[in-house]
Amino acid sequence: MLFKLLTSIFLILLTSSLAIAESKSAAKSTSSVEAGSPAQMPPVTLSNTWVRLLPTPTTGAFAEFKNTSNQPLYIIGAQSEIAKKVEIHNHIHEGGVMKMREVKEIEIPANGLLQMKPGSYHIMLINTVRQLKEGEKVSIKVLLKDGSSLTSDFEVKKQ
Ligand SMILES: [Cu+2]
Repeated sequence: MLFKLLTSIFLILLTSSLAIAESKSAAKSTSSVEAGSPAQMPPVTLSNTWVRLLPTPTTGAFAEFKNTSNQPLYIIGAQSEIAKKVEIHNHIHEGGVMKMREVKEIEIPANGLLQMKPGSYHIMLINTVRQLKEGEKVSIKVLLKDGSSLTSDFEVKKQ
């Protein structure tokens, strides 16, 4: 009888501690997916962010990405409210002609630099929702393969 009582107390204690452990891990996983928390910031610094001022509704955005980690990182896309469609592109030589191509991903080498610039990798802003003005800042979110992202202001310039 006593043994049975002790066993049931033990089982109650065991199940309640399991329940606590479960609720703790649930709380932890909720906070880790919280957008914009410092833990989710990729080890990348962004600089020279700019958008080319063009008379056309489609233009390019450029930036320098410095990877401060020992692992390569991959840009898989970008988003912005300024354009109806945003893609990541590269320029390639084909039959003596420079052409733009959408790419699936762009590597930022481990401890290295990726330079997006005219004639090379760029973020394509397709069909901007209005004419851009020189000097204004456009917010662009860059998406990385590991699920993290970087949001920055890109200045509209003539060059
Ligand atoms: Cu392009």
